[in-house]
Amino acid sequence: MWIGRKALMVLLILGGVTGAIIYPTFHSIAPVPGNMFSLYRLNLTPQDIAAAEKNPQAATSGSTSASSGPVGASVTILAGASTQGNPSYAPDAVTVKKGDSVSVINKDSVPHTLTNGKDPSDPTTGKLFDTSIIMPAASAKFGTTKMAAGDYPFHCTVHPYMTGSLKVQ
Ligand SMILES: [Cu+2]
Repeated sequence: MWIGRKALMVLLILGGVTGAIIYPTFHSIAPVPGNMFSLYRLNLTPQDIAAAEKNPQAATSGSTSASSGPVGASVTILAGASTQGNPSYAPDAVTVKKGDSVSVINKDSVPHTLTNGKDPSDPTTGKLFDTSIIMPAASAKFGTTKMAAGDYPFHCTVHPYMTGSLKVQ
């Protein structure tokens, strides 16, 4: 009986010690904003950081620079888009009436952009339309009032292999 009680005490103490170690340990690696030690931490690329510094508004709220006109087209950035070879923009051929705006929602788990230009080396990159960084689950809009009718290639400045094209009618 005495041995049994002693064993019970030992088990209770061991349980308490285990809990005291495990609880704060797992709490400290939870994937919450600002936690640098999370197992799920994703490092921002230098482009992400530069874009966020240039336009903190867009980085935090996913709001937009030049939005105007009713939304004439919606583009979804698909989950997994950051992996090369995966489908990225849906649709990747977007058509919009001149003057209408295009809304873009990021359903992936990392930041993306939708930026005009074939790729980052295109001299017109970002000059006609650019959502800036759209954080996961955020969305952005841009207008087409100042654009001439025509076809405009676009890409993601963070992942240049993500491409599509916009037709303004
Ligand atoms: Cu991207």
